[in-house]
Amino acid sequence: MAMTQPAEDLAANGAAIVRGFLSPDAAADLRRTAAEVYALMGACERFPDKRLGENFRVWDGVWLKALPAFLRRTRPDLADRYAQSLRLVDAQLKRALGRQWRYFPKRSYFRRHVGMGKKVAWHVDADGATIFRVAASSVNVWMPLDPVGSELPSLEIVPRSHAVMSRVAMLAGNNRSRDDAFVSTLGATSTPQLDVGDVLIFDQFLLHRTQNVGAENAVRTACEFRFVRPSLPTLHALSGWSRYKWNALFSSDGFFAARTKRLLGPK
Ligand SMILES: O=C(O)CCC(=O)C(=O)O
Ligand SMILES: [Fe+2]
Repeated sequence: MAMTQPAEDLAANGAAIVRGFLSPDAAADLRRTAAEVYALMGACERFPDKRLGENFRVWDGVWLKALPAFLRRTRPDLADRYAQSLRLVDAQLKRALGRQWRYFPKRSYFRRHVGMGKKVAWHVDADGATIFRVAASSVNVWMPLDPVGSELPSLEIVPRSHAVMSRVAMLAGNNRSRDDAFVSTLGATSTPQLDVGDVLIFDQFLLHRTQNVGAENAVRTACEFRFVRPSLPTLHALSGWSRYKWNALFSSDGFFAARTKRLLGPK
């Protein structure tokens, strides 16, 4: 059974904080694993997967879709530990929001900020990561691997902005960020303080940016685990489609009935 509070917060505010989403031990394991992944990838000269290498070089991101295969080849022990952490995250997310949510590795990453050089401006993930094309409902299970909100940057969010933003036209150009003037029309912002093990789960239409704090040499690593939920219209369409096919084949005036009639009936 799902916990009701996170789902309610997510629907009402576009965001939910779940404290202790991972236990201190489990969170520490994931933190260590991520640190080893960064060390391994930092020392790697040629990546077998092009996109894994590109994301890493361009923005210090680790593309989680390609990570398991890369680890399997280079560090099977780390592959096992990463898989174990992921199983826990998946189980906890299903506990928090329900069993219909599916992990979506194609749009999931580790992200490491050094200083504020690569801080991310106001945006919704539906624009930046173009998730709206692949799923009607998508959330980011954002898990910092360092305590954030005072010395290290958390995310600054605009609670409830998801309602408006889901009806605003998406951005398609190179710049997918929104300016301060636009954001200020949508209400006050808030910045969750999170410990290691806590998560901020937020809707793909919620406005957010990197909190504007942090010393120049400060390092903050976070996980962006994205989960999607098959949309009701899609399931509905699918069931409509399968009923149509079923009828076309098996009903009394369908394909097989007509064939049987042809075979058995009078010439
Ligand atoms: O890590 C950050 O500061 C920004 C992350 C972000 O925009 C996201 O996870 O969707
Ligand atoms: Fe984002």
